[in-house]
Amino acid sequence: MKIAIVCYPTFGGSGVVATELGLELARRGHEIHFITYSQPVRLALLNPNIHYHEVHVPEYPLFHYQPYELALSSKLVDMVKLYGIELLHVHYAIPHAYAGYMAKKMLKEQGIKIPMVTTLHGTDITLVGNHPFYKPAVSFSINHSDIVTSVSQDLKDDTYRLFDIKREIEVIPNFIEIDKNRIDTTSECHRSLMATETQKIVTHISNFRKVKRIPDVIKIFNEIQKKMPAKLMMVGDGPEKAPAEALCEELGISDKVIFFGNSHEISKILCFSDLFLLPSETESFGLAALEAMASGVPVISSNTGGLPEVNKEGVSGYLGNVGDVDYMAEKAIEILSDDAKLFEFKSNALKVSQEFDVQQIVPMYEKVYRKALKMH
Ligand code: GMT
Repeated sequence: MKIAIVCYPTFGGSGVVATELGLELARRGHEIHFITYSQPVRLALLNPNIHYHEVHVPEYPLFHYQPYELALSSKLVDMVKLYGIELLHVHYAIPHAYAGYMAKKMLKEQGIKIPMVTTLHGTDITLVGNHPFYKPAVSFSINHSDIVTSVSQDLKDDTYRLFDIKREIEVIPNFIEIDKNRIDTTSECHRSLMATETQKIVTHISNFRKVKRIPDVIKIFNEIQKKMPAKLMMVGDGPEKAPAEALCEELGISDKVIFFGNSHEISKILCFSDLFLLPSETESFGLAALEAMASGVPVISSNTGGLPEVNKEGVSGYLGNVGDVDYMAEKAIEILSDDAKLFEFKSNALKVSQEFDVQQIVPMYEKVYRKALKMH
């Protein structure tokens, strides 16, 4: 199949999922066209089945806001015609599903019928898309997609609850390439560079937005380090990073916390991590938690959104109520202070992550594509 993938090319989970999906589809012989405003961060390898088309938005001083949706829909029309693309797969409703719909309409006028699959990722539904300014456009785009998928059952339920949706939504969970994620622990995992033999390594990875509850991450770690030698790895960047550094100073733990910024070496950081913290306010899925689990790292998370579908209570980690720092700290200390228990949770985390193996999940998308093509 010749498939156009539209996504955000940044470090966010939706862009990562879309890119990894495109890479796997290309390995399976499909011709993939990424259409976005810059090269997706995880798209390092270009090969004959992978194309990247940049959406350029010319700056025009008259426009207070430059019209990205217009540029994107025009680019979609041009690329579909030039490469004979058969299907659009848009990730994130705003503005991608909206622009995709416009492209479909323009192509139809020219006698070309093309189906559109929309994948909902979370913030497009629960945070941004739910804003009254966007709600009508988001409902419209979802209702006018040929097939809609959501990354968890919880996000599907939220979408029906928050929007006036008159159609079926299929759940296709996010996935992980287990082997790629695992680092050879003997040669490539440089734990000694980060901590001493006795220190436990706790990690958090995110885009440092309010929704991630970064102060809770620091407070949980603060309790851990009172009970045992420990280090905290904070990976990622965003508006909550500077306040987080200030909080570490205030608590007197700055020497135990490393702020990495955005990293392309997530698996190298996860390979020496003992525990992953994700106490988010809401999380449609929690791809970062799954990436940690696939590296054999147990997860302490909140029990919100789709997280219980990924992190299994008492098996791959523990889940507490949003903001319940004491419970999450207690469970973190329980796992970290008993080596046998930590070993068990680490191997359980890896086992649970295998349920989300790329080889099981990507065929679900292929099935959806075949169904969408049959509709036209
Ligand atoms: O919250 C983020 O980290 C970014 C956000 C995004 O829109 O890319 O992630 C959302 O999509 C990811 C991939 O499907 C999910 O794993 C995240 O849970 C989801 N974030 C939220 O729901 C807050």
